[in-house]
Amino acid sequence: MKINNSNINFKAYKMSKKQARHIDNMLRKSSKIDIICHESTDRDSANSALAMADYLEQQGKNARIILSQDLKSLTLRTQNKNIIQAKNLKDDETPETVVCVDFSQKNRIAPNVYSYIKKSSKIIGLDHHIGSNISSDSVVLTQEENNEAENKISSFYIDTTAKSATSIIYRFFEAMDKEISKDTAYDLLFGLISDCSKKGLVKCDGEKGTIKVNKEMTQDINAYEIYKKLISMLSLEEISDIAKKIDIMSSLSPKEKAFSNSLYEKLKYNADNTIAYVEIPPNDPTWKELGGDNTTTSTILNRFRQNVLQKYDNIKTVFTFYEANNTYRLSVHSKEKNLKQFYDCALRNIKSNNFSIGGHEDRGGGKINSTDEKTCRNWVQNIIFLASLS
Ligand SMILES: [Mn+2]
Repeated sequence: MKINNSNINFKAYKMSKKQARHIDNMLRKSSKIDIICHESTDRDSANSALAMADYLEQQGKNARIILSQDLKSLTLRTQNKNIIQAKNLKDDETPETVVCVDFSQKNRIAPNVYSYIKKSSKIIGLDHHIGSNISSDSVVLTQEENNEAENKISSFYIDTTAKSATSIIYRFFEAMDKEISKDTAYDLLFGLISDCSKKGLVKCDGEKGTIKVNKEMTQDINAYEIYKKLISMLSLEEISDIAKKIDIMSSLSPKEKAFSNSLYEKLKYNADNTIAYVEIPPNDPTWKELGGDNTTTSTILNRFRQNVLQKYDNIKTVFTFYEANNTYRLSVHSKEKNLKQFYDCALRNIKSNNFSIGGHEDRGGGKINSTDEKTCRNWVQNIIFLASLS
């Protein structure tokens, strides 16, 4: 395939050897390492954890994965790891070294996990989201800053130009000259395709077992280079296995399908019809029946937001609101890729410890610690109002 280089406005960030060694030295000095995934753990976070756990186990380390998601729904390559649910983390436990994968904001994890992380003096992070408040001295690479952070070294490494956390793990292994096994290639690709599919950069066809990459993806050197390398390491069978797992939409149950279709009837709009949103109120019986927030329902909502943006020219931003883990959440997709402005505006205007928001320029999430119907309804109105301003 020919790659058009004309639209590339940033270079592919490779992790510097100095940076990778800094993290690796910390890991080598540790014997017990907790790899922590964000709340509502997705396949990018879980597969990042899996790849790191393999890497550490090969060095004789005791690695444990802490996540919060129905393990079965993540359909990982293997569950043959020391995995615990975040809610089962004991208050009296003290970590030695923690590795945060796919998050750098404390609002992306449950309060008990945050307290646990803060008990460690060795906090490592590998992330691709905007903003961080878990570690004060993170290295943050962004497109705008022209990779100025390249010479800074930190145990918390964030590259917001990376399309997945597994891409950053790949860059870490690459900088360490570590040979990537077939199993790890599978895990890293699974995470990359999962996040790219959420952005509409790839289309997976479960029936045909194919992964199709769009133009934007081929123009993103960073993502595309990693994608091609990982694909080349796997068999057609393994690739089609990933395609099948990602293509949740083609294997929905009748109830899930009906729910997915019903979302279009529930669409509401802001005053100038540039923002569309769907409110699934707290305690919604259908949402509960489908298992609440899980890999399938979040894929349904994600695909719905992408479809609405594609279908209506006038709609620039799409929100979905729903209950998850005793909080009320929003997930958002934006065509204009300027959500940072909105996150900042919302954080300035909604001054509450119970509120948090963040993510990427083109998609993100937020939550309030309430499932009270009236509070949630008011919050939705407030969010839509603030999004209209920014
Ligand atoms: Mn991710």
